[in-house]
Amino acid sequence: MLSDTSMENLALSGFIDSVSRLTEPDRILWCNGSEEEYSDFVRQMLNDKTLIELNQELYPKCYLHRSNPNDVARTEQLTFICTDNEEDAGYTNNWLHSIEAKAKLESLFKGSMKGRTMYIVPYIMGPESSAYSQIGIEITDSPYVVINMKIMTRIGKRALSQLGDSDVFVKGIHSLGDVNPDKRYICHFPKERLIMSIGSGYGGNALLSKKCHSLRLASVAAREEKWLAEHMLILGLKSPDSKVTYICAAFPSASGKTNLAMLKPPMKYSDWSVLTLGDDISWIHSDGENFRAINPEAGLFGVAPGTNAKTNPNALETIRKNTIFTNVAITGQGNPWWEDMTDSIPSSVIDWKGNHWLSGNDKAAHPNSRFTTPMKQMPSLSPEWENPNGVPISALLFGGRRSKLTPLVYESFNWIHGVFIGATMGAETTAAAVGDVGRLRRDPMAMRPFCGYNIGDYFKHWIDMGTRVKNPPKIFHVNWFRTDSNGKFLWPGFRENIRVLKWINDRVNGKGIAVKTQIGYIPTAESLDLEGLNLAENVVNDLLNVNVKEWTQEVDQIKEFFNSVGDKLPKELWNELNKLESSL
Ligand code: OXD
Ligand code: MN
Repeated sequence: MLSDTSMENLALSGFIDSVSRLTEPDRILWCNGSEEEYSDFVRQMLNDKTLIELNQELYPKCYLHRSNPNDVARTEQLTFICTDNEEDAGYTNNWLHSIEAKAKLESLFKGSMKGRTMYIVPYIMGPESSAYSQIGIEITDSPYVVINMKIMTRIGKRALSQLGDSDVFVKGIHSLGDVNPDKRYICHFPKERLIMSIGSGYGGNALLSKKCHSLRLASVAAREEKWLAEHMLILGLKSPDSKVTYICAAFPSASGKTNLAMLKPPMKYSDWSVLTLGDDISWIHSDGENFRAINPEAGLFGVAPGTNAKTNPNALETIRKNTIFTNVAITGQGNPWWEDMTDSIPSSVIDWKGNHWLSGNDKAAHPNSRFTTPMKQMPSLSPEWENPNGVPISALLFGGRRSKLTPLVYESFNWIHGVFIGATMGAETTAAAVGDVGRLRRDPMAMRPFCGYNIGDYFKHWIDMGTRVKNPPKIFHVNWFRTDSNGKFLWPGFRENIRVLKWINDRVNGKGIAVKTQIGYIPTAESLDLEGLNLAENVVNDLLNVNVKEWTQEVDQIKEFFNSVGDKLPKELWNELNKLESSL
């Protein structure tokens, strides 16, 4: 049944018709986004056991979903940018010719929804009625996707009314297929604003609004329209004088963006607060004076393991209601649980696969288990989070994930040098994507898996964006992940990261002492507030040190990376590398 609005929209009804002819569903259901509809989905999924009710007294309206064990993370090796020329996809993407990809995907989608219902999910990315927001239509045969989309985006009637009769919307086609890793494809067709994803129900592969729309396709549009679509959190840092400084920060997947975005300062800093606007994606536009960022999403799809009262008390509070947990363990009382969530191990734990768990065996919760929870129930929510004009950004942070080399924090010399720092970010891989964990790879701007076009062109676009704004944000690099020779973290991290934010805030406001080094401005030990941390002097030195030998090796590795990017690597970045090399 078509809704009135969509009947008038020929582009939309044409899209729906063509997908239903291809996939041959038994039924078609338009999602209106209401609470009743959500409850109906939940009831149906409880009945067919794709959802499990958690302890409703302690976790009202919270449910657990267990995914197919072969389908628990993003599959970068099966993710493609589909264009006519391979060069458009570039070094960091898998590429398929758009015509071949279309033919291949159409054969996989043929009849894939037989016996199933096809759900049509209209959604808005960005605050309703913001000039920066975008409409998408995701067609899916997965109820799990629908209920997650309801939390993660603004779905239903409001999206259709915002769309009106326009033909400008992102088209997403998703089917679980037979959840077969050999027939799993996540394909992006930027020219047609089209995403086709089959064979996976996992968040980043299946919630097409997230990585596929808001990063891969949006990054292509952003280049054409001169803005930035980034893998960045947005936070407001409120200082004791009530001034709020807005910061965007890019970290590789599963490296603490959610924790930083929701940071609850420790007692010593109770007169500071962090106000959350987003934990994963920023759309950044220039208003001429400043960059202004909005968060296109309306929910968090956070990594559960590692979330506890010490690392992220705000998240623990947020996920106490209306939350979908995926692949966590449950306790005998029916509470969600994961390693490190509590000081002691609860009794009778059932692991993420549904088996009785014995401590000492494999992990109880999958390392990439997740919670999907609405932004608006966060204790740290910023009152500006839905400002249609976004918030003005004073600092951009690039967060590498490196056990060696990069100091705790340093500031770039200028915009282009900042782009160089982002472009050369190194990261040890995590469980958010299938593959080895802990292997070092270049993850420029934390966008390696998400930039929808040639990374060389992307760097050039970043350089150009610096000239489009009167007050470009200052750029910093942070690294919470340095370890000593025994593999122990040197920096306490988590809530103590407020100390680093405070130094950044000082720098942005023309204060804060720093020394100029070969790699950028580094705080002096005195200018960072380290009081009460009891860090040994050699630890502080290690955290703030530039090791020339290690940096010289790094320069060689960056050269290799730049060569792999090829001709499109902007000469400005080669210049920065040469300057670094000679200063070392
Ligand atoms: C995510 C990711 O899920 O980056 O946010 O993988
Ligand atoms: Mn992410």
